[in-house]
Amino acid sequence: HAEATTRLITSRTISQAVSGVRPDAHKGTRGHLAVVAGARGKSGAAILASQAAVCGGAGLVTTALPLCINTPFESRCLEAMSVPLPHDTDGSFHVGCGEALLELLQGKDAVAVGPGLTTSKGALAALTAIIDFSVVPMVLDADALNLLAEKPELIREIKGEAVITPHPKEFSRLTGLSVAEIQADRLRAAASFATKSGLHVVLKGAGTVVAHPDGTCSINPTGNALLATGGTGDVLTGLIGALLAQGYPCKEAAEIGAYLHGEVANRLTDEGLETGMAASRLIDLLPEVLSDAA
Ligand code: B4P
Ligand code: MG
Repeated sequence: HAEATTRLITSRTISQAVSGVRPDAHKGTRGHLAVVAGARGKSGAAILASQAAVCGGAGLVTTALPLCINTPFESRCLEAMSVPLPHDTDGSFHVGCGEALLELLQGKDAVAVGPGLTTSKGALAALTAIIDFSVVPMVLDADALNLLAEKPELIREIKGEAVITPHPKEFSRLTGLSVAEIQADRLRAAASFATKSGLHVVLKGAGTVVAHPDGTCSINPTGNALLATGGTGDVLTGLIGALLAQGYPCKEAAEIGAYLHGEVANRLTDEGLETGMAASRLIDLLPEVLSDAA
């Protein structure tokens, strides 16, 4: 049954889906993404996701993060704005950040949440506030997914469309299946969760599966083991967030994001790179692959 509604993502479907930038565009029409990410020791996750959103074509990016990582963030993300919020002794969001996050969401076109968030009480409070207040499309990744695995009732509270980007271990926590069970039938696992939860699922790893609530699925052919290194997932989250902010529906943003993220890795391999790729290198190439697709 699943096979009938499964297709391969191709460069053709991607170039049909990606639209060029209007000549009269300004930053206010290119989408404003809110990123909620990071904790002490994981500032890089917030930096990578935010910078990927900038290079993924978002008009504006504003990142809420715990105050203790604001300095590295601001020194590495020149084009993103930051909203430093109170943190707990563990360096993650303080439980009282909800109201400030409500303010952050004003005027935003999409939200990306999760990279480097931790699963502390404060991180849960932050995620709960975002789910309670946000009506715009969201991409949820990493610790946002680990928190949803602990509080699955929150999934029903999500108001707009949303994309989740689990790797097999995060998906195992969400579904209760073992990693081996998921990997044995990735399509079925992703499709079944997407239809049940109403979320667009990007199940990562070699042959990323993108499954939608309507029961359709696609398989992403791009990407390679260069991506098997810390931080590459955070780049994908920022890219999908940027696409959502620009107005792509979740279904397209998930597929375009997965395809172009892998395409960047393929280009690096074509140039002879075999190992040791820092995730930030992907970001530098995003504008190129996006422009070529348009
Ligand atoms: P975390 O500590 O949660 O890692 P992370 O911060 O999420 O890393 P990051 O965000 O950079 O990478 P992500 O995987 O999100 O835990 C990682 C742990 O989870 C591992 O130690 C492992 O135990 C488990 N795990 C992760 N992936 C697994 C898998 N495939 N099978 C079994 N266990 C797994 O994002 C990585 C990105 O790179 C994705 O876009 C992915 O599609 C891509 N990618 C990675 N390897 C690829 C490959 N061989 N081919 C094509 N694409 C690949
Ligand atoms: Mg990850």
